[in-house]
Amino acid sequence: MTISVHEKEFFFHGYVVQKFKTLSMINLKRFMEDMMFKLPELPYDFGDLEPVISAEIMNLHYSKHHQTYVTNLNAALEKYAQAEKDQDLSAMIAHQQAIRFNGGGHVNHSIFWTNLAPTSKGGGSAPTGELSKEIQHCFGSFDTFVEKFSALVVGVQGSGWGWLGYNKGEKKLQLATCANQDPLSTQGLVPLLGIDVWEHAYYLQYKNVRAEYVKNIWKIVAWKNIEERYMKAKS
Ligand code: MN3
Repeated sequence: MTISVHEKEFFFHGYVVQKFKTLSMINLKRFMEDMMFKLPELPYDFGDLEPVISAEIMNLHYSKHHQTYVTNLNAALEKYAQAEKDQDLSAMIAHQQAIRFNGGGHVNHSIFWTNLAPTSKGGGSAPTGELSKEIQHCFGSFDTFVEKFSALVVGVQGSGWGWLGYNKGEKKLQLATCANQDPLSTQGLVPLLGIDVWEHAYYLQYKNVRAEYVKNIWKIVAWKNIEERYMKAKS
């Protein structure tokens, strides 16, 4: 996106900034960067989830795949803003698909990274407290929950996600699957724990055996993070 400094106003992500001549070029650059979505910091190193997820997968998944969703999301939002400025409704609708896909990819992966932790930092330790009770209440036992969730996520056709979500209306935990990068919010649920079953998440290590990847991922699930999400969703 090129912006002439001589323009009196410009439009960016739906924000109109008037009289931006008063902004120095440094501030303008900072403003534009603030408006863009960014790759969140990974809360551990690429190799920290080994042997469950290899450093090579983590590096590619985070630095290439997630980064691409972020880059394409920002590009789509920019195009959408321009179409909106031009009052071009057909173009606006056309850009919505890219926003949904790449925006969903950004939302989903941002949650996914925090849902995992190295075993040295609590990964794989069973849930405690209210979440633990609610899992027992909704699924019978923690083992039954893991069994049901695993079967559901292994069975996702093509690329997608499996989720443990919170249903605010019915005040209960719920399992769901989403195709492609659709975020769980499209099903009216608050995301708590997501498992990415796109092949890029496991193929280099597990080849076609998705079930083995799903079986192992429980060893690095950060239940503390999921408990925090649960308590927030409930409040
Ligand atoms: Mn992924």
